[in-house]
Amino acid sequence: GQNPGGKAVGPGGKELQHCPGTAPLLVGPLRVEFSSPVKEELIKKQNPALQPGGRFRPRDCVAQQKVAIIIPFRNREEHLKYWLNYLHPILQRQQLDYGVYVVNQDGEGTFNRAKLLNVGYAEALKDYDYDCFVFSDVDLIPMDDRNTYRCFSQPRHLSVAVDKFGFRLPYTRCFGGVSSMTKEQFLKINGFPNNYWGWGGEDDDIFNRLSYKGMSISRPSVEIGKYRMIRHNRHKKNEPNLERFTQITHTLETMSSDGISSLSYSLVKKEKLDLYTRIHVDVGGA
Ligand code: UDH
Repeated sequence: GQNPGGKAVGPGGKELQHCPGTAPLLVGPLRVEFSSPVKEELIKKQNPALQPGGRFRPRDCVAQQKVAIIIPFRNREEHLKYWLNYLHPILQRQQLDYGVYVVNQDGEGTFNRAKLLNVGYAEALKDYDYDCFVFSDVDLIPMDDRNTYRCFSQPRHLSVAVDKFGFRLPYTRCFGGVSSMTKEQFLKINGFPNNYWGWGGEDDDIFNRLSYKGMSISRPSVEIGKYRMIRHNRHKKNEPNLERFTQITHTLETMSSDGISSLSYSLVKKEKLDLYTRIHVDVGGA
């Protein structure tokens, strides 16, 4: 808990120390498979330390970072259950002070991943003084808990070795899947573009933004950065964005006006569920 004087105190009133740089609870490589669906009740039972809204902070030490994990979402409940089942135990072993935000695009319009991530950033900051943001697709599960869901001195790409791509980086400038940025890094690039409707391109635009602002990408090793992707077909209303090839050639001109500074949306509902905070949003449509 936090006492009025500001110093964090643990059970018994002892002053808490910062958590160590490397969490002592990590186990390394993990078995990840998607053969049997998981029940939400069981996930709750297995994660009794979670607070409403899918929040957690270590009991015995003060976490080094306050991390909001943002998931763009529509109509993938089965994937989400696998994600929660695998990630909550990992994130707790990593001794993070974290909250999980699932940003649901309401309505039937074309999907807009990057705008949903902007919404998640803005809405998470209304809840807590997060200093780090992890952006994760719902279908990506890390295979090693040493791949810490935190921020680094440079923006980080975490999903470097996904099974679907033969456990290797598909291309050097790849920044899709799972990434992390401090609040400062995110604001430096004016957040993410709001006008990539449909599949693809937004991650390359984000990479462009980072490189135009002189940042580089940090990554875990291929060994630690292994992921499994839950198999699925392309969803309707997320067809490839045919304008993406043209759009990503204009990042330099568009990034200062299009981003977190120009974000507009209507919040439909924000629910603090047991395992995560669910944000329902109308992002408009192209
Ligand atoms: N997402 C949803 N619902 C959707 C579309 C996207 O939740 O209808 C989210 C979800 O977090 C997903 C992410 O946006 O992980 C990225 O979208 P995606 O999974 O469609 O993109 P990905 O590159 O797959 O993972 C593209 C389709 C692959 C078809 C392969 C057929 N063999």
